[in-house]
Amino acid sequence: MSIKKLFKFTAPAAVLSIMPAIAQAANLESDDFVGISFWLISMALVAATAFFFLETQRVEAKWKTSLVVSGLVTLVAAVHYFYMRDVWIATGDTPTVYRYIDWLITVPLLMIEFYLILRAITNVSGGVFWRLTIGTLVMLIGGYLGEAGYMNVTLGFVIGMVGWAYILYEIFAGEAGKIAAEKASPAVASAYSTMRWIVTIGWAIYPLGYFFGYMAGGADMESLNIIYNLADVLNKIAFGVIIWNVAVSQSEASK
Ligand SMILES: *C/C=C(C)/C=C/C=C(C)/C=C/C1=C(C)CCCC1(C)C
Repeated sequence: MSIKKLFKFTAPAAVLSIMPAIAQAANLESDDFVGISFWLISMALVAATAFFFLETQRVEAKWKTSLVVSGLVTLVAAVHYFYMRDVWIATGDTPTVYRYIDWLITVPLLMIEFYLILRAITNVSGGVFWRLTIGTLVMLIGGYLGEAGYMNVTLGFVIGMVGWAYILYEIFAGEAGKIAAEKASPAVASAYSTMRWIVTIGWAIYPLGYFFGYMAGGADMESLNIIYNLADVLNKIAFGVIIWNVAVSQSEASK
């Protein structure tokens, strides 16, 4: 499918999906900083989506999918942010279920990015893709069962940590890490390495939030939500910008 056609199908859906949220958003209080952070980040995610989709026009064919996936991550997150903001404004509750649904879609897409940038430079086995997907599912299902009260909080945390450790192993020392070390050009290797550190340090914010929020006596929900929101700026928007940067520079280098 051409990019133009993709736009034709996704743009109306994106607009329709945010309409109900726009209609209900009138009662954001001027001192509700968590609500304001939800609002700001929703807007940043919308802008990032438009940017990543439009920039697909500018890069070589083999980089287009990576940019489309970055745009899908920010699009899916933007829509969830509208709903999360409404839950927060209406009830002051933490919108856990929306967060996890968002993560369940966007985290596998972020993992696919590792596979795609390696695929743009060399042959990569499907095993990389599957191992990253399995690690993601274990991490998120463990976390959800613990956070939503279906499982002991500590056990859910431990299962989640095992999934994350498995992802880190794959991108540092597993097949993906080896391919990046042996085959990538300097620009791709440097993007890969930054992405990998985001998955290590940027992602660590979520288990820390879980730990302080549910295990170490319980943090207040305002801080927890602001922290998760800022983490998403780094892990979704900045992550996409790194991919955009390598895609543009590599496309220009090969002209
Ligand atoms: C855009 C959203 C992202 C990148 C979300 C990432 C979420 C995590 C890395 C969550 C990790 C967790 C653990 C490592 C332990 C258990 C609890 C979780 C699910 C918060």
